Amino acid sequence: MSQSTKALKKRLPQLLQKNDPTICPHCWFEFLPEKAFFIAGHPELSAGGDPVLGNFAKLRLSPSEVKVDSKGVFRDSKGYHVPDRACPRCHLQIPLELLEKRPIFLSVAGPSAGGKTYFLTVMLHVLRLLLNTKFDISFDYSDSAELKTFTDLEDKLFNMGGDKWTFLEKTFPAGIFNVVTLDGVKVELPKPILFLMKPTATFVEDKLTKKEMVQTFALYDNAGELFELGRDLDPTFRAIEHLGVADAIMFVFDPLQDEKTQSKLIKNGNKDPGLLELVKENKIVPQDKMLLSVITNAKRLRNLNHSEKIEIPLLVCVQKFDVWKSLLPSWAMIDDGSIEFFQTKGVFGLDYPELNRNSLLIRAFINDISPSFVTMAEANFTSVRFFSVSAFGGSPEMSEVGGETKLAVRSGHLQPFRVADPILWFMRNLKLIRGATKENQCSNTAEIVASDNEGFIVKFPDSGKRIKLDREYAGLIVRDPWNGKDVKIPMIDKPN
Ligand SMILES: Nc1nc2c(ncn2[C@@H]2O[C@H](COP(=O)(O)OP(=O)(O)OP(=O)(O)O)[C@@H](O)[C@H]2O)c(=O)[nH]1
Ligand SMILES: [Mg+2]
Ligand SMILES: [Zn+2]
Repeated sequence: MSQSTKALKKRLPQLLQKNDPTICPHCWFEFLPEKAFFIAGHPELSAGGDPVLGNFAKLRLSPSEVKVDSKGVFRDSKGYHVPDRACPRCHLQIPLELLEKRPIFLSVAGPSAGGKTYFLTVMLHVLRLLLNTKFDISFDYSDSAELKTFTDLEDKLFNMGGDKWTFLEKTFPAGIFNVVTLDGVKVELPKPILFLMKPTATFVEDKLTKKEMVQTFALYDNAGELFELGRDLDPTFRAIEHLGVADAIMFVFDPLQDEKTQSKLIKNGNKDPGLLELVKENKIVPQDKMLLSVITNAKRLRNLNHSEKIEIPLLVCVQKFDVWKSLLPSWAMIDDGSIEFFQTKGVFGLDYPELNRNSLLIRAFINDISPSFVTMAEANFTSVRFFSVSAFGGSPEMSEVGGETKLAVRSGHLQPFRVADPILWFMRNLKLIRGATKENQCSNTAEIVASDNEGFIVKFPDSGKRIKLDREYAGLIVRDPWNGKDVKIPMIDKPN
């Protein structure tokens, strides 16, 4: 194994190299890239459709049915070029780059009307811009059959022109799925959003080569109803089975669906029309129960027992910050970004220690709403981070769109707040983007009460409160979430 391959294996432990199996983003079947099927080129071959995809689909061909010509081009039995590939199990098309390396999977969960679809659409839009301008990385939609479904959402929010009022539809539980026949049974599979990340021409990084930086991502957005606890698990409806392969789960938490928070905001005179709608509909969702459903499904799909942790990060994205920010204590206010320019090196980096610090403040806010949500999150995932995000940066308005009165925003006028933080934190965690830390001084030090392989329990000096932190917090200066005082977390070496 070469030095650089070794380095990559160490730096990206969950990612696989070429010739290692890849995973289908549609049905999560694991297979060797050479086993990928081809999509027939000559129309006559597809006259009878495809046995898995139905009568109107192009026939899929196994590798043994395809020949390579003298120029190395794959051809079907009628001599037509067959450049497109498909999964050997579900026969759905797979972009070529997914055959190079297993994608990184991201699941998005949370209550209906919690802001998942808006968050995801705006996050991806902002992320692409930030990676391009600050990290010299391009992050583009992969060429797939599902592409248009998602670019349409982005266009509505950002490219309608003329300051038009616009809105995104609710995601329906029985929404748009791919239907395929597996083992003689019709099965519904969710449509992934596929992205290809690769360095641009100006990318400079000493540790990783450009090739190693090429990576695909598969993300899934479902209707909130599918995460309700106790839903019937129909084995032919595989809408949320991505939870079984997810490399991180984003839980979009909506504080506006908590009864106490609703009353506090109304008492403070908050007039967000979305909040008023939720109050009018009496929409209150215990989000700890929803998290329990996510955990139960993720463990079931991974064959984990109830006491084992899911070894991925849980990214709790607390949405609609524009509405609930007034409930944070004044010392807990959060500025608008964590990407810093480092003059000495002349590069941008993600100030992930700042995200870790902010996470503790947002954790305290969620802990007030639902202590059981926090306990459950920390008991079931190896790392948990809390992020304050807002897709809009301000309230939507009730407006006339296409003859209907809808909660709407003006296309191109959104002012997103920290929407990309969760995925940037995750990318830094995988060493896909540069991290950076600022020098800080603090004389107030927390006491380490206990430690284990995962992390340590610290006691804050003034408030006397205890908290369990993972090892990324060692040596950081954080703010005691109970009183706002700066406190240094000691360095820690081995578990005792
Ligand atoms: N104030 C505010 N409202 C938001 C924000 N993002 C979304 N909303 C509102 O939240 C509501 C629900 O947003 P969606 O993104 O459709 O919610 P969802 O979680 O995808 O819901 P389902 O598709 O039903 O699961 C919409 O009416 C939006 O107007 C935000 O950043 N701030
Ligand atoms: Mg939705
Ligand atoms: Zn498949």
